[in-house]
Amino acid sequence: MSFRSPFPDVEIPALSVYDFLFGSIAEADLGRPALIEGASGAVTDYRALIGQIDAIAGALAARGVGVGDVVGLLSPNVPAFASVFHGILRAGATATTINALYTAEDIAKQLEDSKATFLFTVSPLLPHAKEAAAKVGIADDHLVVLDGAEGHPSLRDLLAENAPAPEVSFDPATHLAVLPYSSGTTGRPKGVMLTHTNLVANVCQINPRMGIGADDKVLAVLPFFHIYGMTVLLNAALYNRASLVTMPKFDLPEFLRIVAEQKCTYVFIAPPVAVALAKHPLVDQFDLSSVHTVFSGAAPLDKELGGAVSARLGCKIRQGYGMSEMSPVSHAIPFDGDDVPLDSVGPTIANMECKLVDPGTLEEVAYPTGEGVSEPGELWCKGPNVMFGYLGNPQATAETLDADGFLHTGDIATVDAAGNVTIVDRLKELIKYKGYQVPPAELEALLLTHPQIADAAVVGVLDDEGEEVPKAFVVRQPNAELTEDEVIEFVAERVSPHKKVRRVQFIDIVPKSAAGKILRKDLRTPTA
Ligand code: 4UV
Repeated sequence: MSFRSPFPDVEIPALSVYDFLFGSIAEADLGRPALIEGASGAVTDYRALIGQIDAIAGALAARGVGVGDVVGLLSPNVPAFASVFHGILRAGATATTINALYTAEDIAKQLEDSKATFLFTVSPLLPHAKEAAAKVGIADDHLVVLDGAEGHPSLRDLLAENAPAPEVSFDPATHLAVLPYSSGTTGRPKGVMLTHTNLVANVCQINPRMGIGADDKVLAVLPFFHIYGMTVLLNAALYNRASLVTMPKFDLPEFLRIVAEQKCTYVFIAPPVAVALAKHPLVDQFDLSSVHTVFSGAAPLDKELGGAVSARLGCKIRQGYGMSEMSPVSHAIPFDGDDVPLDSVGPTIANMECKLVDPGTLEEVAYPTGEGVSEPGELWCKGPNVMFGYLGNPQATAETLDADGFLHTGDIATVDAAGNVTIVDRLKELIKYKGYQVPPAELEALLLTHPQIADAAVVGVLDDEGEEVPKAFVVRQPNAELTEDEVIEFVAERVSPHKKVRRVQFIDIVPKSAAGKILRKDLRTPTA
């Protein structure tokens, strides 16, 4: 048994991402604004965007970069991100998008693991990018600084070459378009192999229910480097010829100013932004009446909080669920789903099949028919958007993707008789801080390098606001006088800001199974 999407299957064309998005663009759409830089209001229309994509693909091809090569992209949301991202794919290369908050060491790890030979960045991130590039042997002429920097090619230089876009041929069903990094259900970040068809499929699957139209001005504050921003903004919004209004980072006054000034209509967020929208007094000082929908994903949205946002802004509020390994969306409350409970993540999207499996018995739970809600079980999903596997890691792939093609999400969910799925818990070790992934294994390894720490375990706990934060349980070496603040500082000095440990508790022993696996459930308590 399993349950399928309540929606009819949609056709998924066997096209590259570029051909799917721009191959048959109407002449009339070429002059529409594709990207609007929020801070300056500068507009890039579809004609200019496509021209830039082609020129970047041409410049890469002229440097011998194409099918089989991996190109790193380390940048916050600036309009040129779209040109570079799609330029890399257009050249036949694979883009590995890197979290702009990463330390030089994190960047180097991703470049090394993905075997990237070329890197794009922006000048504020150049010190980190340069250090990482040097570690993996990427030379200065292969490190493009979009806004320009002495000794590096700039975006302007590449565009000025006016090199024709190459003729590339590959099978979209097997050729890797992107390699985002995700820790999945366990361990350190791994390269998630997503094909062109995976990305095309996810846009086709969500499109009929998302309600993004050509007249929408979509606020693009969610990072393009994360799979949520990549698929929903860079791909789905551009597919619909909407305008993306870019913001490089979240800042409430600037966010409100841009939404009001640009008259944004569709705002994609992660739950922490909902807190600000529901509660901050500043919100009342701006005219946000242009917004018809706020859509939240990447972490659980509190039902009351979502309701408060909807009431305050006078707009629809929607929630979706996804995972990098599913390109990412598998569930979303549709634009016309006013009756779908907001604490659910909505029905399964088209072309997908799911199971809820009891993690103890590996038996599927019984699905309700007339009314009621199922027992909880681990959510397993299958569909054309599910990844090819983890790069160079067949063992992790086999642990996550089963022989029948179901991806084991590591999330615990229930389903109601109407097919709406509710995420109720997390089985996997992953922590989400403000929607960003924090892999505990990485923090535990770091903590163990401290001479006064004998053992450590890191889990997610809820703070007073109901937001998940990383908490370290630390076993001190005998006679060590280490304090909680010292532990917090030790980690903070070595990791990017979202991975900081924000709570510390000293314990005598880390609970472990006979096989030595940390028993995280025994450490999670209802409050921080
Ligand atoms: O791999 P990842 O960082 O991926 C994401 C993707 C989220 C998206 C993307 C597009 C959407 O339209 C959308 O609605 C959501 O976050 O992390 C995957 C894990 O994040 C948790 C869950 O544990 C996933 O396995 N997660 C994501 N969305 C939700 C969530 C949610 N709505 N409720 C609870 N947990």
